[in-house]
Amino acid sequence: MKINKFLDTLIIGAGFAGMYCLHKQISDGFIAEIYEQGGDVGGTWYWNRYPGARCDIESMDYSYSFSEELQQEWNWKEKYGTQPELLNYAKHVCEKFNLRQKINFNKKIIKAVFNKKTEKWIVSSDDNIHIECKYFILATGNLSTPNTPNISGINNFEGSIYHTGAWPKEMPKFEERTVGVIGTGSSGVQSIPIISETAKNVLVFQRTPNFSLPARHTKLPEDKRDNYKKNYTMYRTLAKNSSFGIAKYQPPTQSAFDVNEDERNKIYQKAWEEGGQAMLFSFTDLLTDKRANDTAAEFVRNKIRDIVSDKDVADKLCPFDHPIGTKRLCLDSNYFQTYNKQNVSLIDISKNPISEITKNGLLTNNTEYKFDDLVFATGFDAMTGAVNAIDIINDNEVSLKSKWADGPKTYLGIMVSEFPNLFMITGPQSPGVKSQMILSIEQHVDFIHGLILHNKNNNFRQVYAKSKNQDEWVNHNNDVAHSTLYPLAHSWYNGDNIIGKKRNFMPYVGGVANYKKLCDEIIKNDYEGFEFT
Ligand code: N01
Repeated sequence: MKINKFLDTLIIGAGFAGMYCLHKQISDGFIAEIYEQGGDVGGTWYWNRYPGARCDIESMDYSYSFSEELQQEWNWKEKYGTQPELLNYAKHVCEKFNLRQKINFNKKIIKAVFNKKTEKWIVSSDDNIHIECKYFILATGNLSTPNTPNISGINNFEGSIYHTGAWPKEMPKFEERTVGVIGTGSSGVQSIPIISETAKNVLVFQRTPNFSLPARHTKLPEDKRDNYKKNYTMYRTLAKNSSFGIAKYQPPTQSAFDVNEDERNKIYQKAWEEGGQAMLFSFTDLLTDKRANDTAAEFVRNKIRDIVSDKDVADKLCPFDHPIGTKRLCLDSNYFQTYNKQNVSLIDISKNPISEITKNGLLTNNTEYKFDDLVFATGFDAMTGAVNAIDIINDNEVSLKSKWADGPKTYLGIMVSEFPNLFMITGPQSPGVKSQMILSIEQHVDFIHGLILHNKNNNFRQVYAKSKNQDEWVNHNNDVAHSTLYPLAHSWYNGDNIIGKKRNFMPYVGGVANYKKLCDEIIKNDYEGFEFT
């Protein structure tokens, strides 16, 4: 095989993880490059261009902290960053740190094999470029492999089909058109109100209702932004010491039953008015005690009943199948209000699932629905999808995919035993998706970079996770998850949304502060659990 390029480090993905990782690597003199299947930087924010796409974490938090100059010079305009604003931010970072010339765009990596003799990875793209590298880093994202359900007849549909997670660059026009939307997770909840502003009619096909809280989105007032900037050190420190990685969400101190019902509802009401995820941080036991959780869930269901004028529709929109917060909470701008509009219909497909897509719409068990365009807001093969899409083979000719057949197993969500010099940024069993992502990304990249420097400075050739420590970490991850209500939900956290995927609770829910403390201890103990050869 002809090798086209020799690198110290190959990183897949030019989202926030890949870019920061590349910056660290080249700053320390490594010959490093990114391979990215998209046409520009941005990752999630490159692909998710659907109407209404914006972050569910406030911009002043959801941003890099590694460069004081960057965090002072960038002026967020909105409380929650819109997709275009986040994409511009990613491009700004790319230019500021001179990353672009080290990024290979429109390149899809499909295979990586560890060569026993050279102790290097040979990484191959779908257009037959082969790159040899010592360190191979997956910055492939957790929600980057769109899931389009395999419904028969899909090719017969005569209108346009869109997926929220792979939205076209040019915004489709829905004027005078009836649009069918399948899916009511975060992507559906954000896009349905905006699509309904221009479409003639919107038919929403809902299999399971979701909890959604008001985002209370606004323009970001300049004085608030300036105050945050002045005190960034304090806010970033508070964030690092919290469970979710957001300064204002500090651990609650009282149980839902330490107060009476009136008081409890006042606290929920305050959080509802504040917007965002505040409600989940009201009491210590909302995610561990079903009775406590029920009090918050019922509060939100009552809000839905108040907002939606048609009682039948309101009932269909009220979730009962999972404790609130055990699926990623949606944040919305007028989602439930949208069902009061004449041009929006909710179709409950929980009992009559979609049986076929036809040329003019779709069929459920008992009815035909007609529409001009179809939007899949059906989510992602989360956390493992993008990793398993690459055929990664170790020196014993074992594939990572086969190792993960019963679910992912990692040490800290960073390395997999028997796969030397292969790293994941915010991989399964890390707090990544259960935190402010960029904070976790920075912490992971710093940790991985430390491992690589340790390997290099000591003239080691390989670093890998020890199986014993990996097993212990996987068990710990499960123990923590099962001490909460999370496993009760049918969710992408558990892999439930992908047919045939083995059920495993994948994120680490012990909190970012605890996780970082653990990682720091591991470093202090000479990278305990890692083997260097
Ligand atoms: O995907 P989802 P998403 N027939 O998996 C339905 C992040 N995100 O793209 O619940 C009918 O949550 C499915 O129904 P059910 C965020 O972390 C963040 O919305 O399986 N319906 C569900 O309603 C989020 O959690 C932001 O019964 C089918 C929906 O499709 C994650 O991405 C914005 C179906 C999928 O919901 C994923 O969100 C957007 C079928 N065959 C996303 N298959 C922000 O930052 C699936 N569904 C704000």
